[in-house]
Order: sequence, then C-alpha cells, then structure tokens
Amino acid sequence: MKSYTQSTICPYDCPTSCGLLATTDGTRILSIEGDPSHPVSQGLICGKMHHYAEEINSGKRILTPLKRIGKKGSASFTPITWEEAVAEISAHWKSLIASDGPSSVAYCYYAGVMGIIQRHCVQAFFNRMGACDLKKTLCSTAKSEGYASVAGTTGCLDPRELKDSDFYLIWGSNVAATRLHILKDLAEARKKGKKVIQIEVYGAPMAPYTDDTILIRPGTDGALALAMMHVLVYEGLADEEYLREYTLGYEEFKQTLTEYTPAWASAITGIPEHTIITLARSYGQAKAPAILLGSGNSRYGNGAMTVRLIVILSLFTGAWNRPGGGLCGCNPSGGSRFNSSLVKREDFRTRAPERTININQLAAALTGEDDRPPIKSLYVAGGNPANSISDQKAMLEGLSREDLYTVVHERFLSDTARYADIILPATFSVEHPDCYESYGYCTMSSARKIVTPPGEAKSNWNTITLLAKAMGYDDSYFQKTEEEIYADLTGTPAPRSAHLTADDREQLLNGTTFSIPYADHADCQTTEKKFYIVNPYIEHPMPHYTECYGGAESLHLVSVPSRYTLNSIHQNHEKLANDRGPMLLVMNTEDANRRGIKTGDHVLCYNELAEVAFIAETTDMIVRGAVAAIGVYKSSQSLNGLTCNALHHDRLTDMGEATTMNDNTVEVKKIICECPA
Ligand SMILES: Nc1nc2c(c(=O)[nH]1)N[C@H]1C(S)=C(S)[C@@H](COP(=O)(O)OP(=O)(O)OC[C@H]3O[C@@H](n4cnc5c(=O)[nH]c(N)nc54)[C@H](O)[C@@H]3O)O[C@H]1N2
Ligand SMILES: Nc1nc2c(c(=O)[nH]1)N[C@H]1C(S)=C(S)[C@@H](COP(=O)(O)OP(=O)(O)OC[C@H]3O[C@@H](n4cnc5c(=O)[nH]c(N)nc54)[C@H](O)[C@@H]3O)O[C@H]1N2
Ligand SMILES: [Mo]
Repeated sequence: MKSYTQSTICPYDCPTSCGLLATTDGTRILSIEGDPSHPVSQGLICGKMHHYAEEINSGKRILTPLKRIGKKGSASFTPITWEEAVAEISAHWKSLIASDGPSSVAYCYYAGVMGIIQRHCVQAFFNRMGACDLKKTLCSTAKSEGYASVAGTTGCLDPRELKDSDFYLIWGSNVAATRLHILKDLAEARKKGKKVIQIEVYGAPMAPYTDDTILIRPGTDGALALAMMHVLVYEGLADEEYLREYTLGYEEFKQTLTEYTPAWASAITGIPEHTIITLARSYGQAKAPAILLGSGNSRYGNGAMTVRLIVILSLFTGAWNRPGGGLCGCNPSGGSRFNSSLVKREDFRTRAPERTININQLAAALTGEDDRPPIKSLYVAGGNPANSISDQKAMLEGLSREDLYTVVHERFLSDTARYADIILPATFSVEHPDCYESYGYCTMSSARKIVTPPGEAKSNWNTITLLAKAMGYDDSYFQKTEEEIYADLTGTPAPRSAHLTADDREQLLNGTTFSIPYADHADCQTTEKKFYIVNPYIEHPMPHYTECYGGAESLHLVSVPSRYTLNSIHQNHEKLANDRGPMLLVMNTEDANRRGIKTGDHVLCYNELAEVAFIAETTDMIVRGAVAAIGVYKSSQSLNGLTCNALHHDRLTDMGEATTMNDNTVEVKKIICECPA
C-alpha cells in the first residue's frame, strides 16, 4: 500500500501538545515529524519526539498480557490471553470486594498519556467500582492553587503573546528542556535588545539563552518577590492607580511591605542586596514585563504561597493591562475546552469514597504506615509510581508485598510493571483516538487512530470497558466504542469552546487543532472582578513570607527535568538513554570542594530516608547549598536500585496538596566505586 501522512498530537505531559505528522503505510508508522500547520509548534518538535516512530516500533514493547511466575519484582512472567487475564483480574476483584469492600482496591494513573479519553477513563471504572479515590497532585496543583488564589480563573498570557513583552523574567523554568517553543521568542527578543533574566537554583541549562542569571536559595523566591515589591513601592515604580482599581487589599498589603527590605530578603535568598534593587528597578521600569513562571518553585512546603507572591508581583506595574505584560506559565485559557466529566464520570460514585489516597502518599497506602490498613489491590495505567513518586524505598517495599494484587497496563516493562501480578499491553497515541487541551497555550486538538495496535495491545478505553463487562457493570458508558466516546467529546461544548460552530466540531472530529481566543487579562475572573492581593476566602488572607521545610544550613536537593526524557518516558530508547548518560548530581563547586568531590566522582547522596549513588558534576551555575538530580531514572541504572525519589519525603504543599519533591535536605560524600561510570 502507498504511504500517506496523517496529523496527530504529542500525547505527553508538556505545555505545548505539539502537532505531529505521521507517515504510515496503513499498517505501520514509518516516520514522525513536526506538523508545520500546527498553530503553536509549527513543525518544531523536541529531540525526544524525533524518535517517536522508533519507540512505537520498538522490539521492547509488551505485546501480550503477562502473568507473574516468579517472586514479586523479579520480572518473570508468562504470556496469557486477554480472556484469561480479564477473567482472573475480575474474579480477584470480586472476591476482594466481597471480603474487604471496594476500598481495598486502589488505582493510580498520572501523566503517561495526556489525552482526555485514555487518561481519565480509568477513573470512571474505579468510580463505578467504589474503589479508593486518587488525589492527582503529583505535578503542579500548588502552582495552580497559588495562581487561582490571586487571579481566580482569569487566563494568564499565552506564550504567543510574549512577542510584545519588553522584559523577561524566567522564574524557575528550564525552558530549553520543557518549553522549547518559547526559546525562539526569547532569542528574537534579545536580538531586539530586550533583556532576559533568569532566577534559578540551577542556572546552567538556561544561562546560554539569558542575559543574566540570578541564583537563589531553594524555596525562598517568595522573599525575593516581596523585596521587589518593597522597592517598587518605595521608588514610586508601583502602578498604584492600577492596583487600587484592579486589586483587593493593596493598601493593607502595602503596610506590610515595610519590613520586607532588600537586606531582609538578601539574608534569606542569598542574593546580594544591590542585585535585588537593580532587578526590581529594571522590572519596574519596563512597560510590559513578563514573568515566565515554571513549576519548580511550587514544589515546596511553601510552594503555593511562593506562587501567590510572584503572581501579585506581576500585577504591581500594571503590566497585565498592556500587550505582552503580566504572567505566563500558569493557566492561559482560564477554563476547559473539553467537557472531561463525560469521561471521568464522577457521577458513577453513588456515595463519597471511603478512602482517598493522595498520589504523593501512595507508598504509605501500600505499606500501611498511615492509620489505615494497607490496600490489597493496585491498578496502574499511564503512570510509573516506582520511579515517579516520593519515598521510593517504601513504594518498592509496598509493591513487593506478596499479598498486594497489582495489575499494570503498560507499553514497556517499567519498574512498576516489574512488580505486577498481571501486565496488560498498552497502546501508543497513534493506535487510539483522543482529545488534547494543551495546558500552556490556548489550543485544543483531537487525533484519530492511525494504525491498528501491534500484537494484542489495547488502549486504556478498550481495556477498562472489557474489565467493566467482566465485572458486570452494564452502564451504557462502558458499552461505547472508542470512536463513540471520541465523537461525544469532540461534539460537546465546554466553557472555553462554546463558540465553535457545527463545522468546527466536524473538523475537530477529523483531527484538527484550534486556537481559541487569548484570555482578556484585564477582565478579572473572580467574584469581585478584582485580583486578590488579600484573599478573604482562604486560610491566610494576607500574603506573607513562609518558610519551606528544608533548613537553610543544609544541602537542599532539587529534582529537575532532563532534556532527553520526559519524566520516566523515553528511557527505553537506547540513543536517548545513552545520550542522557548516568544519574548525575550537580553540585556547586565550592560545596563539592569542601567535601573533596570533583566532576566525575562517585558520590553518595543521603538523608534519613535513603542513600542513593550518583556521578558528581560540579559547576558555579548552581546556588551554594543546593544539589540537583537530573531526570528520572530506572532502578536498574542505579547502584543500589534507588533513584532520587528515594530521598523525597511524602510531605505536601501549603495549598493544593501537591508534591514537595524539591524540598528535601541531604548530605553528600565521595565514595570509591569499582563499577564502571
Ligand atoms: N524534556 C523534558 N520536558 C518536560 C519534562 C521532562 O521531564 N523533560 N517534564 C514535563 C512536565 S511533567 C512538567 S510538569 C513540565 C515542567 O516544566 P516547567 O514548569 O517549565 O518547569 P521545570 O523546567 O521543571 O522547572 C524546574 C526548574 O525550577 C528550578 N527550581 C527548583 N526549585 C526552585 C526554586 O526554589 N526557585 C527557583 N527560582 N527555581 C527553582 C529547577 O532548577 C528547574 O530548572 O515540563 C514538562 N516537560
Ligand atoms: N525525581 C523526579 N520525580 C518526578 C519528576 C521529576 O522531574 N523528577 N516529575 C514529576 C512530574 S512533574 C510528573 S507530571 C510525574 C509523572 O509521573 P508518572 O505519570 O507516574 O510518570 P511517567 O514517567 O509520565 O510514566 C508514565 C507511564 O505511562 C505509560 N504510558 C504512556 N502512554 C500510555 C497509555 O496510553 N496507556 C497506558 N496504560 N500507559 C501509558 C508510559 O509507558 C510510562 O511508563 O513525575 C513526577 N516525579
Ligand atoms: Mo508534571
């Protein structure tokens, strides 16, 4: 058959949801390239997705259901049929429900697949069962709640609006790895003489793309924001007219700023006083400054407060009322473009869940360390808790329980799948239809199935509907085909897509990406139609400086993304894995010298939770007192089977109950290791 191309969307957890062009002969995907017609990515895709076709066609894929025949975690399995797998799983669950009730069963999915159907259908199944619910706060809910506590549902800047900004503060985001499409806007801005400054704990990756790097101690950005506001007010650079008209509580808040001097903030952040003053002046003198806020500084015990303070700072010059001015990196669309409750089906729960597990504390739910008995069965699809969630040692201990019945729906033998009783083979995005709303831009997309799944792989939808039938759930939802739920979702308006015409909807059904209008940043979407500097509806109405968990005197471990992998995804691609290399721990040169450590040394990073071995890399481009673990690795790539998540406590953020994976203190020592680097 002649080959042809079809458009599709990157299914992974990145702010863009890039457009892809798949070339196929109707049976196999021959190649994947960027789609030049996509309104955001315009043909530019990351180095990871250039290899997508190779991953889809990888010989390492799981292609049949597998049943465990060895010890838990030993990864010895034997192939079984789908009929056998489904019969066994449903029999096990029915018996558990009869003896222990449905809340003995838990599910876990997170960001493996971002399409609304395949991602969230898993939830509908477990809602119907009455199983434990899952608080899905592994990524950036502290950031979104911090933002919403000031701006409600007002949309922030879509990155395409940044061309009009005249000053850029990259605040804790490795744009080169995680927001590639913004990089070219920054380069163009710099060509025009506009300044780009980054505020970072670990500045090395973005230093080549910025005019200046301000290194800051982890978890202290709130103090910097407050001191900048102090300078803006005392030097007459705050737009008080705007603040009085568009915000609530400015006058009261202004009184509190007296104490937040640059000297005060310097002692907390480690940034020299004069640097804080100069930064505040450059920011305050710009007409349309934009803050591009990453998620890194929200993953602390004080994460939501930090975000709140930075969002308030972004209002201080009145920039939100000028093209390109304001804040980028939070919620640009201000609402849903797809009606995801059609898929999630919260209404399937006839009563409140008996137990809700915060995903960050899944390890405790498996080991029974909290005040509840350990759960008895775990279903994982589109997530890799053995690698991606905090307190890894306890997680692996929990997954090793012989009496925990674990089912993992996966494309590869992930570290989590190694511990399964049953593995079910999963699809890639080109093998199922789905709808995507990008979280970094004002776009919505859909993508049809392009090829038939290889072997016996089944999509999440086709798997949960099979399981539902075996469980006797006869709701019409579970009778739908994948194409039917796809038609429902593309055909149903949501708040931010109500304007689409019937023709538009038809195009959406056929796999088109739409740009929806940018938010009106002057039209504040809160009850009072004003931004909350003081927010009367939350526990601490007056914003103020709060400390994170880590102590100022110890080494603070931050976990940062790698450009070669996306969380734990792409590790099965040999070239990407080789290019990334071994587990690296980046240290400040002086901190390393004091411990007799130099680049290339084997080091042990440890705290009260675990010990993890890394290769050290030293640089002056990480703030003193911080170390950075780059990327998520497989246990097999570590000397003792543990990775940086073993050093992360399962404590939660101040709002949003999110991960605090950047908020852990560690010590580091050199070790002599016979093994190859
Ligand atoms: N290549 C690649 N792309 C990815 C991912 C990946 O793993 N690899 N992950 C995807 C996912 S799931 C997400 S959520 C997004 C995240 O993408 P972004 O939200 O853009 O954030 P990151 O680049 O993760 O930001 C982390 C940065 O914050 C810095 N940081 C940590 N603590 C602090 C602090 O206290 N203050 C300051 N100022 N900076 C701090 C870290 O050094 C790091 O550079 O990226 C997505 N894109
Ligand atoms: N140390 C450290 N830990 C981190 C991070 C970090 O930067 N450093 N990042 C954090 C962040 S921001 C996030 S969002 C989380 C992500 O955490 P997770 O979502 O748990 O992890 P992923 O690595 O995205 O794993 C997703 C798995 O889903 C599988 N998958 C993909 N598509 C499908 C599908 O269609 N169906 C099924 N059944 N499976 C599929 C993939 O093969 C992969 O193994 O990790 C967090 N943990
Ligand atoms: Mo994430």
